[in-house]
Amino acid sequence: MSHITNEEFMKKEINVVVTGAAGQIGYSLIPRLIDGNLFKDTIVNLSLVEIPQVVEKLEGLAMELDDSYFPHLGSIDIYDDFSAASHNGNWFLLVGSIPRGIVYKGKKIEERSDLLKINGGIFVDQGKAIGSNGANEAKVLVVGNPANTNALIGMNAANNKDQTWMAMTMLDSNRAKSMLAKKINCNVSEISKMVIWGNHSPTMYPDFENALYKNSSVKEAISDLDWFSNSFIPSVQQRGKAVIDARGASSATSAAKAAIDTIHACENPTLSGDCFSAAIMSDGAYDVPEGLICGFPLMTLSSGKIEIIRDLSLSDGGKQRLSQSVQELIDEKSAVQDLL
Ligand code: NAX
Repeated sequence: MSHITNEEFMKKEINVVVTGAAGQIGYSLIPRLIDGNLFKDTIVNLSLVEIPQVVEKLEGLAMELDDSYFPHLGSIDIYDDFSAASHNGNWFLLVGSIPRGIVYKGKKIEERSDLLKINGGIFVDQGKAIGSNGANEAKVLVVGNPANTNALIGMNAANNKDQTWMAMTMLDSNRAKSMLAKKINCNVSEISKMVIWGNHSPTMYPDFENALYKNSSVKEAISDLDWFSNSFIPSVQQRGKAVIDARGASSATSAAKAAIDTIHACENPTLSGDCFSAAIMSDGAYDVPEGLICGFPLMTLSSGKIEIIRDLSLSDGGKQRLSQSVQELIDEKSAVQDLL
């Protein structure tokens, strides 16, 4: 490792708040926030948040971070109270949520509607705290599922137009790139412009129509429409389940890498002709109704502003898939209307 002088790495400071910090994604994510590759020449102050029953475990994680020799690590603060953790946060990584299948307040959570309501309630409080206490131009990435609707609830409660709320679809985009690269037999870095439209759920549309291989059409490079419809799309949509079946646990290191990739994409201008994937508030682009957090093609301008790329076109089949996913977002929004 090259020697870093104080003068070089003390130039900037950033406050990153992570919920679900003792979970499996957190364990893979948090070291990557402070390794100096993501936030270059920057001291990273961590606020790690957990529920009271688990918060003590974070002492162990903090010990490991201290023991890992990270010159970019600033302070580590541990909280079981999100509001206290939220002050002056520049980035909020909302990973924590109650998973399906666990017993919560005496009831086994099996229905998606119950999951929406329970997690939705958590995101009302977190949103309010971020809106009042977070830094003015804070960015928020919701990872905890159901990510789009959690982000919608949080953003609504935050009511702060200077902050940017997103739900993570980068993992889906990275999965799609990997499948396309394997099919073409190229390196993943040669696939670009990989858009995930809609909801982070099995209705998402991984868009092979606009994806590029070495800056020309993936669709032409593969030219097998059956493969796209019958293999590629369902495999991306169901990849989370496939990982659970194989690993006996849900995606963790790939989800953590996707969160890092999303932050990187937001912190650096997007290369011309490329885009990145995340779900963001719709303003009516691509006929998606306003007021939904929907997966779109995004770009980061040199000013740091994140914008929807508006000039992509979709086939009728693509539009139909997007509209099915949007309908699911509308239904989820109706299910949590009382929280909005
Ligand atoms: P784990 O169950 O390992 O960890 C979640 C942690 O969150 C637990 O330690 C729990 O105590 C904590 N937590 C729950 N409620 C909290 C609250 N109100 N405040 C602070 N902490 C809280 O799950 P993990 O595998 O880390 O996954 C976390 C979330 O990511 C899940 O909701 C999961 O569904 C979601 N995922 C989202 C992905 C995406 O692409 N958007 C992909 C991966 C992952 O499935």
